[in-house]
Amino acid sequence: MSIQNNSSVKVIQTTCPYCGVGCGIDVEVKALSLVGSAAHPANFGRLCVKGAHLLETISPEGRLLQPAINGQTASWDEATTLVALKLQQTIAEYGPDSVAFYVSGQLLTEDYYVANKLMKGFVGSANIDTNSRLCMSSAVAGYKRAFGADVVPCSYEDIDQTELLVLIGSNAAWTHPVLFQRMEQAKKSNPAMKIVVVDPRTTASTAQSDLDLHIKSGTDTILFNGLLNYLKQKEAIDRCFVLENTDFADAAFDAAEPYSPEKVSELCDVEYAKVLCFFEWFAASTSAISFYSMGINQSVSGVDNANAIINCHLATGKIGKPGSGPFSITGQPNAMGGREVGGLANMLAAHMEIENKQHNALVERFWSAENMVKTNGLKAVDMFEKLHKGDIKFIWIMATNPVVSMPNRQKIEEALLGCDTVVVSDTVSKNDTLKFANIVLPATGWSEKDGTVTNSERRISRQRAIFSPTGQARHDWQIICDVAAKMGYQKAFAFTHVSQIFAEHAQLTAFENNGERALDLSALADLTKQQYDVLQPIQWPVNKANPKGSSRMFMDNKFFTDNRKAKFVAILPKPPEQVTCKAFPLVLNTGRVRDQWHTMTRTGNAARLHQHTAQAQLSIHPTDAAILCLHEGDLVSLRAQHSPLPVILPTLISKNQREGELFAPIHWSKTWSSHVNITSLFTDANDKISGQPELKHAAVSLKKTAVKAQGSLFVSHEWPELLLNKICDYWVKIKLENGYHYHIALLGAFERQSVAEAKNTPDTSEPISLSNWYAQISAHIIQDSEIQTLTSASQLIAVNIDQEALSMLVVLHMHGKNAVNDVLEYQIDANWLSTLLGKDVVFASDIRDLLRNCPAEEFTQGRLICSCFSVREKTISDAISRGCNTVDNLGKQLKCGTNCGSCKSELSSLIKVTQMEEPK
Ligand SMILES: Nc1nc2c(c(=O)[nH]1)N[C@H]1C(S)=C(S)[C@@H](COP(=O)(O)OP(=O)(O)OC[C@H]3O[C@@H](n4cnc5c(=O)[nH]c(N)nc54)[C@H](O)[C@@H]3O)O[C@H]1N2
Ligand SMILES: Nc1nc2c(c(=O)[nH]1)N[C@H]1C(S)=C(S)[C@@H](COP(=O)(O)OP(=O)(O)OC[C@H]3O[C@@H](n4cnc5c(=O)[nH]c(N)nc54)[C@H](O)[C@@H]3O)O[C@H]1N2
Ligand code: SF4
Ligand SMILES: [Mo]
Repeated sequence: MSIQNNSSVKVIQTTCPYCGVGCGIDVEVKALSLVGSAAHPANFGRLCVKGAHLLETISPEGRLLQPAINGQTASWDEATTLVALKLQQTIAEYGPDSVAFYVSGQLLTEDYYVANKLMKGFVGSANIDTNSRLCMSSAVAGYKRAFGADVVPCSYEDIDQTELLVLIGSNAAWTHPVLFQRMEQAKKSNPAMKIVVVDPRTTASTAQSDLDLHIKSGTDTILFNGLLNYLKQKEAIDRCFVLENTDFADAAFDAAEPYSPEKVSELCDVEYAKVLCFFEWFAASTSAISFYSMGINQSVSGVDNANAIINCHLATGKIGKPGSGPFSITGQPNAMGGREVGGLANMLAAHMEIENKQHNALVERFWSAENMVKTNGLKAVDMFEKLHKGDIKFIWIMATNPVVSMPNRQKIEEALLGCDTVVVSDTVSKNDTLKFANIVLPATGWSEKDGTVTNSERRISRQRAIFSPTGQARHDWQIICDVAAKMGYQKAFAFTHVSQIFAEHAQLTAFENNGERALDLSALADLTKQQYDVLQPIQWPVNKANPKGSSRMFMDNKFFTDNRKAKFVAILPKPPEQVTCKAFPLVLNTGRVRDQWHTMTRTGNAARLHQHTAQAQLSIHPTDAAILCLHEGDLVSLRAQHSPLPVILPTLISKNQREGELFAPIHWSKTWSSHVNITSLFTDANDKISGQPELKHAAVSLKKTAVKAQGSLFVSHEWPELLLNKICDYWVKIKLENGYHYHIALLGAFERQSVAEAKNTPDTSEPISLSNWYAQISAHIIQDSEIQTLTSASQLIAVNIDQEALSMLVVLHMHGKNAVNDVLEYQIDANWLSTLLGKDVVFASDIRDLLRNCPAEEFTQGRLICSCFSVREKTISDAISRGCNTVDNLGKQLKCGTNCGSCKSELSSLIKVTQMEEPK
């Protein structure tokens, strides 16, 4: 890792590569430390725990360093020549629609721009789609139906000014933490402000709320039709606004009419009084923001969900005014930039339409396109369907890990296995998708890349390089331009600096625009390299009328439709597609945890980010757990009708769930565990308009997993998956400061059978003994010195102390009828012992000393809540019991929550819970 050659610069201002809040970051180059940029309008100096620990995720370890062809390292010239050749051959033989790009909202705008230009202008196909299809496509389609363009009306500053903030299907406390803190601050400044949360679960985001609507999963259209109907009945409509600035209001009111508050209460399964309260608040407020995310978008009704919400804003004129508007919050750092350059299969560049003749001709001229595409391409699910059928014979995957994140994993795997050419550009050497690649291309990652991203409020910010590229990694835009040049398109891809790409993109947004297209960067179209380098965060449109950018849209009540009026959409609620039945009776909901990002290729590198949630757990309501005779921590197997392989993970019994609904995090993959790729349980079901998959509502069965023996393996080096699969049926990996912790298990016959099918090895189902199992494991342990073991019939402990440092620890337990209650006398706190890995344990001349030695005080204090200052749950609840009962006071006393603030919502929850539990 070497510092970029501009090391005379002391502080490099860049942007966080995680969520769509788009926080500015100042990196102090010499000290190699970072802080939030005080001047950045997205965060004003704040960072959440992921942003604050970014530098810990940067390491040459695990990076992809060189191109490779069929597993053999290759030069860049060989690799890009082969990619170009394969593209040309496939197009020549089967036509342009036989090739596809599957890209990502984590690419920078400039990377995205050239990928899209190559596909749509030169390959002549629109088969370029992106993981934003899984993320924002319903929100995009909702805006387009209502406003005629993909325009987010609001700014973050509207949050400071609103009277009513409705969070719908968003767990912003964990997923957009800096913005959530801004919401908390807004409420503090204006205690009259109300926060309503609409989510089937109780989440960290409900900590500050005034009202929680734990609706039945998939019933949002009913709730918002009910609100629209209520507004009409109570004459809370802004008649002037509706009459002058909108169309089709009556059709929407008619469709909403059946949804009385009583009906909503019944169908959404929420108390009548709560429904009424929400409706009254919305009707009475003069401003309101509906802040929505994946609970709304990832549904077969995703677009209808969005329009049901937008209808209520149009009906009350709560749009284009301070503190008002429908505000879809983007997930990825550059989902917006991708939308701007047209990185989806049904969009052209600069917010134009492929199948609009005028737009198409305009872009064709601007690009001097040699093979301009004329029709829309395949959306992600359909793209992989065609790949599966063999109609697509070449795919180039960039900056996304679809084997883990797309629904229906088995089909995605089969599709990639059967595809002639799979090219993968990634930053890491190992993820579940790379296993299927014929050609692997190493890309530069955050801290090496240079370019722009656009955040949720249309604000363009620069990402700047801090380090030189690792190994031979190259920028994504360079790789794409090289391939384009080798296909014969040198002229159109002759970019030598990223600023030239940005300028071309900006010029296209301005080209023959005449105020008809919202996305207009004309004031940035002539940026020089120097100006680009010092570009400050700015919100589009940036044009003659708004040279300093635009914070709020639609202030003139003019929209981007034919007659400049916004459109109501009549909503007819429909149920989810993955419906439960007798065999698959439970609803599975999925989402994020606080400290992990997606498939963990980056956050997984920081041991500290494993402490809040060390492994995936399945949340289940206590009533369901009781019916199924489950205890906390029991391993359970989840199955779906289409998916023969079980997902296996431990339970977390919690009243935060509705009965009949389960929740599991999305982050773990086959790189991190043997059985925890949750998205494999979802089918291809997707929204008919947006194509966004239904990723919040699968139908599953649940069974307690028969476990013969279970244990923990603490080792200083990572063990290859092949080896782990040899020594156990089930494993999960957790990164520690000085090594790895593996939870391992041997499963009962039924599970083993399905595992064996997958592994193609026979299930011997022999009764096991711990010493046999240990013998198998220890055969793979490098014996630095003598290993000491303690055994009983039901427990085995083995420790290796090498040169006074703990280098290995194995703890195995017997389960089931073979187990006897003869657990060794030691109270083993495996989490504490794991922190000793690689450390001096001179006090322990023998294994007994080590086990007898008490865990450090902190480990008796429960779950880690504040990652920045390592403050644990019990310490906090003790302080609350002693009267320290505000988040601010906890911060003063224990420091928790005073750095990044990501844990503040959990502190509020702990205050609520501890006070409830205390005798009055
Ligand atoms: N820590 C962290 N932060 C992230 C990410 C990450 O991986 N980790 N990823 C980023 C990305 S790309 C994205 S897209 C965002 C996602 O941000 P969010 O959308 O906030 O996150 P999720 O946890 O996916 O889902 C939000 C909520 O939707 C609820 N939900 C499920 N079904 C329904 C329903 O039918 N109706 C309603 N109203 N709610 C429902 C879930 O219970 C869940 O609490 O997060 C971004 N930020
Ligand atoms: N069940 C279920 N499934 C879901 C979701 C859900 O809520 N539930 N959420 C969906 C959503 S909203 C999203 S956004 C997706 C996310 O899913 P993915 O996009 O598949 O997840 P990531 O782990 O972010 O994958 C990014 C990959 O790009 C690599 N990478 C990082 N930076 C760069 C770069 O600059 N260049 C290149 N070439 N590679 C890079 C990383 O190493 C990683 O392998 O998951 C979706 N899947
Ligand atoms: S809220 Fe956190 S993850 Fe999102 S951009 Fe800011 S620092 Fe990064
Ligand atoms: Mo996302």
